[in-house]
Amino acid sequence: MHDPIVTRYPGNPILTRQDVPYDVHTVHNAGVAKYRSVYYMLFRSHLATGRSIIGLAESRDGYSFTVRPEPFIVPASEGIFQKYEAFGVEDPRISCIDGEHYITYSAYSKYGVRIVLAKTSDFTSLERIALITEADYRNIVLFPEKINGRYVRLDRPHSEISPWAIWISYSPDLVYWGEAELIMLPEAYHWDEMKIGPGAPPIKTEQGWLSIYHGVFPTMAGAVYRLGVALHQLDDPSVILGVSDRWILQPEDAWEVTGYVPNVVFSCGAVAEDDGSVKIYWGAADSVMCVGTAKLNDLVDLCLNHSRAALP
Ligand code: BMA
Repeated sequence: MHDPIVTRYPGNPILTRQDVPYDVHTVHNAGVAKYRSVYYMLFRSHLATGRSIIGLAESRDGYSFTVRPEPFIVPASEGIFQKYEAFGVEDPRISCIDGEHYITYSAYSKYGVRIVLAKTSDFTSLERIALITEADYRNIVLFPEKINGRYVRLDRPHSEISPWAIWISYSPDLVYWGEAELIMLPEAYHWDEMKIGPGAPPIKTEQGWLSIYHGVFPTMAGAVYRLGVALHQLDDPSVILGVSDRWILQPEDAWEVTGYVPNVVFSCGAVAEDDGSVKIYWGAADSVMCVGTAKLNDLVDLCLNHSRAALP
């Protein structure tokens, strides 16, 4: 029996629908950023219609969050964003680049799923910038700094034709993206064999960019969502230095195993702390939010010394 790589916070779940001052049915898949000693959590909630909106919660310690009275992102009411957000906004990620907080989230409509790039400087107002993918894409995470003069992102096409794999692409301005390349595949008969997708925005370590991703395994009782880690080369993140052969987190607690969608742990955010630890946030069973801690060194070690091939 291995020691757990991720130590669950004993007070989990840290956020539930009961903590939200407006009517929602779930609280999950939150992006989290720490800015000037405050943790900002953008969390997804299902409405009674089954469509999703995004709320905002704040914390001083990363564990105890207070939800703002009003949602932070609801489907746009005008312009191009209204057309593509009509069925809801989902799974936000936050990347802080040059003092701005960039948010990428999934926009659903009858035309498919696309990704919106928005930004906020202070978590009070939101500026939508652009739709940065065609249909159908999900799970876009931005690297927190430019690399070789360009913005970089990981993404996952949402298609029945291409494998459900992780790609990388580049941009001069965050709006126009190109030079896409597939860099990581699911592995057959492995815990992530059905699909993989980037989770939290990559974290810079001395050995490389640490990426927390989700991997899905099909069972007779439905899909199981787990979390894994990969390490990308610092000056060329299209090069994967290693992918942990084992998962770092799987559904085990009662609220991870049972809920709106059973057997799901799904991360959109992690916060690296000054002491070498990282707080990993995950939605459990698409119902509640949880947090746990890991040592960045342990995660890097798993990638470098217990690796499977990135492109098996
Ligand atoms: C994925 C996404 C996530 C969700 C997960 C489990 O495809 O829709 O938002 O958490 O399924 O339902």
